[in-house]
Amino acid sequence: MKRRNVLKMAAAASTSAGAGLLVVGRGAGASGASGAAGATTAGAAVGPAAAGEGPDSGDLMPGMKGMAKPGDAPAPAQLTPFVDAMPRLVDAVPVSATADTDYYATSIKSGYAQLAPGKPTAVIGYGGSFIGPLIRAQRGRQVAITYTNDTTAGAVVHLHGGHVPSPSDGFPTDELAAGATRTYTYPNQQRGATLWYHDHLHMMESVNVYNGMHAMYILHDPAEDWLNLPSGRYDVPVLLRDAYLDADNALYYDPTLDWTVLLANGKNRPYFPVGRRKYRFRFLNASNHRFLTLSLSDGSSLVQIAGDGGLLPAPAVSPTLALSSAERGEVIMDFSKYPMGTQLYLLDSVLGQILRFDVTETCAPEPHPGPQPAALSTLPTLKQATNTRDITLSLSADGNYFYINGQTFDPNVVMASIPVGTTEIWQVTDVSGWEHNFHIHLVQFRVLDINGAAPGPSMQGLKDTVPIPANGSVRLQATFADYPGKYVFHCHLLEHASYTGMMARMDITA
Ligand SMILES: [Cu+2]
Repeated sequence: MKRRNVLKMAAAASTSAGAGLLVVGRGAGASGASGAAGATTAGAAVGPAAAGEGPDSGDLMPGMKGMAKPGDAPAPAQLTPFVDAMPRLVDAVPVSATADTDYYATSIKSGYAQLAPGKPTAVIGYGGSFIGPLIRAQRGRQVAITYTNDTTAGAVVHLHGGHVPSPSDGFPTDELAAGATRTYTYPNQQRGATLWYHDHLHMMESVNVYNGMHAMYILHDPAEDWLNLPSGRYDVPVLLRDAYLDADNALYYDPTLDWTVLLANGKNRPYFPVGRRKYRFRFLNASNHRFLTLSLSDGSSLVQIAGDGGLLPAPAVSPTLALSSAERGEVIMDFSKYPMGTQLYLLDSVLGQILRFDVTETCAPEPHPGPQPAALSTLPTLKQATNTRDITLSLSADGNYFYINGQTFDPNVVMASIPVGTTEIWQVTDVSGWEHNFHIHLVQFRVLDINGAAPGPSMQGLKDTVPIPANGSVRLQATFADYPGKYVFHCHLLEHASYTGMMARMDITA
């Protein structure tokens, strides 16, 4: 397979964007230039690596060779799995509330997190945490979050999957400058869903998310209540992501390396005690570019009830749950069939055992022992599309850029201008030969077909991110309602978005 050097421009990007953006903390090569905000030790940028050298991170990023000279990368941490319990995400507490709005405040700052036993890891995140506070929103009630940027670099906050006015959407150049304060307002006038928020700073989102600028956002919808789904402590959001930790547990950023540390809610391959009853797990793949294919070690099927944009029309029962970067999948797991003391593993097809469920907790008898209803929700009726748009994903001749319609991202160039309220069908076609995924801001769309075939049950709901097969094509339909202004659509493999220009601006016009 031909080696391409798609990431060579990573070095150029971080240099031209200014020192202090690709922040450097402790570790070899630390310059100290970025001050207190530093977390990541950056890989040295050098010329192309020789073909075949170093671990291959699979068919996903084969072009991304040559950031660190083989041998330059620090030795990885040697971590023992299943030492720590998986923590529950910490709920954000509103600072105030009015009749229609809950107000939150947090700061973006550096801190330390215990990702694994041993040394704490320097991170930069919301509230100084590796995973920011969990927002629990109610459909119909606004959330307003005021961020203070207490780092030395810029930031942008984006609510992924949110139907949000443009000024609060986090356009990549709509920067929250170092030291500045800004309020993002989320109307929450959309179906209940598991959303998340993360950094979206122009050309820097990959490093910033890697350092810890990610968190979950659950939009509760009373329309779900009749289903009697597991709730409270039996409704468990799980942020999954990979990382490369050095021997001192420092986060080391070099996407040409194979990131084999898998963190669940910020702990290396943890265990999670459960009782003999049903649980709802809301899995988010917050990895920069890793595709996850989840399954259970005893071969049981996963019962998926919801995807990116909320409940599916009907449960999708499958041995595997595939999540590309940024996708969410909610499953119901019934542990009542296992004897006390059972250990059950959540597996990834590449990383193996990533999370262990220990059936050790005593709990009240299962209140809803029956099967899930065969019908979970009714999707909004598809409107008549009045425009079709072709989106082509390609690789530049020099192998350094992934293009969208022949262009790299320019925040001043409008690729799509869409009158507000318009319904469009987009045909997204890869001709680069690499697998990507595709995310559109503002909307939840429907996947019409994948390589001409109807999507499977797990793709039947509303989506905001969809994998695009290598040399394949996906048709999707969206209605661009309510909010005029500037937005983006992009590949959500964050290195592709940040470094290879795989993003484009769309303007919704009044
Ligand atoms: Cu991509």
